[in-house]
Amino acid sequence: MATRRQLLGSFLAAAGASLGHRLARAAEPLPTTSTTLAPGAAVAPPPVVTPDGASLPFEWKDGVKEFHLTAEPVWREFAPGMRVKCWGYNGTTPGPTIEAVEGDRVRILVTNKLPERTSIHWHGVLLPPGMDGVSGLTQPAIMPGETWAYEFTLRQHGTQMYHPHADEMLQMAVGMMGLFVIHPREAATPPVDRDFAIMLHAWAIHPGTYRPDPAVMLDFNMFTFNSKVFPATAPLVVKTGQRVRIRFGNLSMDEHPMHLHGFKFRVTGTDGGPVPASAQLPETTTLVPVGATRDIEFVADVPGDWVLHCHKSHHTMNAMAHDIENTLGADQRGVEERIQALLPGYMGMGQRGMSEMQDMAQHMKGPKNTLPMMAGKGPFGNIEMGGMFTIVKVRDEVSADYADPGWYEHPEGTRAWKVRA
Ligand SMILES: [Cu+2]
Repeated sequence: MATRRQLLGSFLAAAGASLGHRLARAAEPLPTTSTTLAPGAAVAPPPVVTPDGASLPFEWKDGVKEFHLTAEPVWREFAPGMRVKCWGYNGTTPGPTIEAVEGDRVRILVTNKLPERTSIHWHGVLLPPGMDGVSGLTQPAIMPGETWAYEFTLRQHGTQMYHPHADEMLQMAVGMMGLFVIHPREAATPPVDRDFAIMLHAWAIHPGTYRPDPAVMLDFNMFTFNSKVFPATAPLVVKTGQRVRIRFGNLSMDEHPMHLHGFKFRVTGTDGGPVPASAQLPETTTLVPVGATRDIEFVADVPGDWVLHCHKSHHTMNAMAHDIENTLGADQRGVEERIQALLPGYMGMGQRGMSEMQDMAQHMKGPKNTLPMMAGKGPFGNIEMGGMFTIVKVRDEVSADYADPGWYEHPEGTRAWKVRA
């Protein structure tokens, strides 16, 4: 005789099957592990590219997309010369991007390999309250060694996020976060050709140390795209004429005005979903608030190397001392050398630009595991940038794997020129 549990189970399975049938007629399970989204989507969207990261693989199990996240300590190289002891998921911070399709039923298994409790909250995802992942409120915390399952049907599309809701001040400060992209069931109009996902973050990693300081509230010194700083941030490679989407997520404690050179874009989505066409302002900078996502779209119709960066200038610098005297405007002739006798490496500001510091850093011994403020080399010299900075490389010809094409070669007569020395 069937037990009550078995009956309930088969009732739920039947209910799930009919619901699934209505929502996802095309959603036939795939036989093998795959990240292919096509079975759930009317038209396969281009896969999301997480620069310096990856999407989370899943397995079809009885019509459910099953994912597995492991919360654990991870090492992350922010840029050569600086490795950081973070916490993240599946060996990386941010955690892998979860990709699914509106109407999918997803099951996400979460294993805790941290030394303390955690939980996972699906930020912006519409779901039953018992799946919301707020420890103490909707579930007990996930204790070290435990695995918990979250299962729900996706009834929206857009760019969402995931992060702990347990000891969250600490756990987010050390890198526990990721993006959760839900593709629309019907193809977006117009469809995009390239779809990038970037998690923004701010860290306090004191010079000479390896661990982010979770006690810092305001004075952060490292600012990252997917936990990388320029010049180690991957370029976004695009073919001329392609329609490009860039999804930004922000779980740091500061807002970030993201600015793109060379194009005007429209904000086409937020964590609340698609923005109606009538409300999409043309912009070149959009603020990504704390705890929010923004999708921007543009047509990359002009080849070149185009900068994408946070417009808070301290956010495009790497580790720096903030408690320095302001000598701007003072005549520092003869003074610098005398201060250097006391403070090796001291440089006056506003006299020679700061890229000299970049050159100096190459032969100056700074604190261990600490990057110079800016370190990027371009085809014409130092780029004087770090932090939240990367380059959108638009080319008429790109390789099949969108490999970095190198620096843009400007056609004759299209580049600024020196009039007199
Ligand atoms: Cu910023």
